[in-house]
Amino acid sequence: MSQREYHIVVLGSGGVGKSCLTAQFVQNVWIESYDPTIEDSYRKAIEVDGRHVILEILDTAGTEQFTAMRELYMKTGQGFLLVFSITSMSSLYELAELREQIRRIKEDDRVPMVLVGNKSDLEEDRSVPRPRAFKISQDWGNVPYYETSARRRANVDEVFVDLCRQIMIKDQRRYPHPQLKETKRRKRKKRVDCTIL
Ligand SMILES: Nc1nc2c(ncn2[C@@H]2O[C@H](COP(=O)(O)OP(=O)(O)OP(=O)(O)O)[C@@H](O)[C@H]2O)c(=O)[nH]1
Ligand SMILES: [Mg+2]
Repeated sequence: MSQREYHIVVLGSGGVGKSCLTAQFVQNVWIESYDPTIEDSYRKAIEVDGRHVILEILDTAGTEQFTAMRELYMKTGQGFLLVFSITSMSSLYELAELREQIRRIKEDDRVPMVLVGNKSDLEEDRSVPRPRAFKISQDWGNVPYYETSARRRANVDEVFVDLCRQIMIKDQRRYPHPQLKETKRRKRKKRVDCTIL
């Protein structure tokens, strides 16, 4: 079977750490400086549950002036990392609108998504209590919630792999693996045989 390519979009307010998370995941590097993104894309090959996949990752702009491209990447994206900073309550609240927009554009209530509270190393500056963010993730239909630190590279791989797994499950439902299809067919045939007997 050909190698699958999945489109992931990293979304959230300006300065929450989208580019740093992406850079840690793709290149294993930590970026201390802040350089607001317009739009960057990366490719990374990974193996998840024995399957080789290529992730095409779109790192988006948090700043309002660049939001014109949003609708387009929401259409092409198959999975979304919704990132806020645990040091900013407004960055969490701003994700609600993005999530609504994704659901509306994709006309799907169960789009693969992960809620990410970044900057977990700044515990002393925390203004989003963990239960508050967790409750929101539950209200969004049990969206997985992770706290990450791009600085310490904590939970970085986990959020991308979780999202990839969600996309894979959806993809398998749409295009079942040939072997699985075969098994189903055989099972069906057996049942027919039984009826004849
Ligand atoms: N302490 C700490 N700082 C972080 C972390 N992640 C990012 N930062 C810092 O936060 C600033 C902004 O990070 P970026 O990754 O550029 O933020 P962004 O979300 O991509 O911002 P935009 O591109 O403007 O949307 C940088 O100075 C980073 O060094 C983290 O996990 N911990
Ligand atoms: Mg950025």
